[in-house]
Amino acid sequence: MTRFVQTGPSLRDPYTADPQLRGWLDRLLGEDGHAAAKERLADLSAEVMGPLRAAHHDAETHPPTLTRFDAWGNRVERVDTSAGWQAQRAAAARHAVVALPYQSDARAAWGPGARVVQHALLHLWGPESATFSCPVAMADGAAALLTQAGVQGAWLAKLVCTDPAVAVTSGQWMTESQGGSDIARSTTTARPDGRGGWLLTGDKWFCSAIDSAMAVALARPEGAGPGSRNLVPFLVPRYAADGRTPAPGLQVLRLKDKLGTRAVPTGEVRLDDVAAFPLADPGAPGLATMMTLVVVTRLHNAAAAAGGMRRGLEYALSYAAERTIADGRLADNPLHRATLGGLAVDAAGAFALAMHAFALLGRAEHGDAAAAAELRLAAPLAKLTTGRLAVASASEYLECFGGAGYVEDTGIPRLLRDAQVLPIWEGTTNVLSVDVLRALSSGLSGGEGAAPLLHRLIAAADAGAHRLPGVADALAAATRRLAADVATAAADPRDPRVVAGARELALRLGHALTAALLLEHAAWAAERGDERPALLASLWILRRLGQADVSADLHEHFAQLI
Ligand code: UCC
Repeated sequence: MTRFVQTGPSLRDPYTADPQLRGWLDRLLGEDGHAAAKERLADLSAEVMGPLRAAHHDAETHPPTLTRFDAWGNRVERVDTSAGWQAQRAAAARHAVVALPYQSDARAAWGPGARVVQHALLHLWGPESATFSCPVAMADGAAALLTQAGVQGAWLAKLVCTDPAVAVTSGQWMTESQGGSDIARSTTTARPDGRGGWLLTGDKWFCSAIDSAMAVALARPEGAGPGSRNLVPFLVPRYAADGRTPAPGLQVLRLKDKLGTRAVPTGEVRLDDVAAFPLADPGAPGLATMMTLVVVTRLHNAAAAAGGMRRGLEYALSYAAERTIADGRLADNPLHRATLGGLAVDAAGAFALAMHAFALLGRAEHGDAAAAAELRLAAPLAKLTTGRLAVASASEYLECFGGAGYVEDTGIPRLLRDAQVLPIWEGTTNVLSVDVLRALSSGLSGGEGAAPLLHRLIAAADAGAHRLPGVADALAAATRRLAADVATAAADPRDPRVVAGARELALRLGHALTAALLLEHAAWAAERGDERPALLASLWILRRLGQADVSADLHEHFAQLI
């Protein structure tokens, strides 16, 4: 008897096989700027295809462990991680996925565009990183915070180092069990040690990458008032001087048994007079300073969503090309093509949002006040919109594999488990939606938080009116409705009716921003004879803003969408 064995999915080179990534790099960096980044992108891509995929698999199949005591009862608090996790750590340093925007030669080569190149690196590497992208995100956030706070020195140098033997990552210790997202209820306190330093005491409930060498922890200095605004970020060295044993007073109580991101050691931490250094004036409200870090990690979250969606699509496409059904290849079946086409449009939308947010961050860090004002709203929109898209897409990717998508050792179920964290950590969709209300009503532009976004939507609809009239009309109509709803929300963001509608409004804003970004790119590409981005923009707008059934178009134009 001949036994049928299905060929599993394979991975094309993620850099060369991603026309959207390359097109956006050409536009945002200029062709010369993109050419200057090509070697590093190609190098990383080649590594992802080989050793990093193997390291990813190793880390996923050998989750971390915590040993609290040795055989004799000595407290050791040792977190062991796999060889794969260590390989990802080294690769992250070597490929400068944290360091790049802080390197003087990168800033000289690309200026604010160094953040664009960084996003391209994350897009290629993140999905096969065993979620080492998490400590990378927090290390980048910590580096941004230290840079902004003017805290130079050894810690910053190590966070942005490309030598794997020296580079470190950071944790982000905000969450406490009684408060969750509501960090105003934090009970961790900070008191002076009498020698110029500070001591932190309290329990932190969700501390990812607990093997990191440092963490940024929120604590309430003695005498500070209540509420979240009076919390202050502190740098906590995680280990004692030997670099191995926990810092005096620090205990890792247990590791979390999580639905996904299983390679990431996430712990509960107890601090009992642990030495720390303030990263903001301990005598003044410090939450706003902490948000520098949080904005960066939220952007990494969007990058993880977009990267994961593109990689899931790649695997589903590969499988459809191999799999035979009654009437031929799965990839030729009209209904499956429409399904994959819809996923391609969503992946393109998520990528556009994440890339836009990184581009704004780069400009804001280079002193561009208009970019900073736009980022205040774009950051939560990018995080919450891509998080929801990633979960919906991951569920479809599993379905594209039929029963094999539900079987652990295909590696496919992990896509859904790992996507589900994206709308949760760094703020849930609802928490981010309330942040959107805050940004609309008190943005950096003085109560005009939505102005930059609305201008962008109107300009994109106007510019598209000539080439894509029906599509541009749909965006213009959506913009008019949004402008009215935004004005209502900004007038009284605490009105229960406004709060109840915050999620719906935020998602509509996120979808409209994506539409504008895709249209802007389409106009640029059309001038160069590339109509593919216009097709993606049209289908996104008709589906997401016009609620149209575009299944037949998705099937017909399938080859141009992927
Ligand atoms: O989950 C975590 C670790 C996971 C691992 C990370 C991996 C990343 C991965 C990626 C790739 C794979 S860490 C914990 C996550 N937790 C959160 O993100 C917190 C969620 N909660 C929020 O975001 C809330 O919106 C709060 C806590 C930031 C604020 O809520 P409140 O307490 O209701 O805030 P208020 O009272 O409205 O604002 C308090 C102050 C105000 O300043 P003042 O009083 O001076 O006007 C606000 O203007 O905080 C200011 N503020 C902000 N400033 C509030 N939000 C912001 C903001 N977004 N930007 C600037």
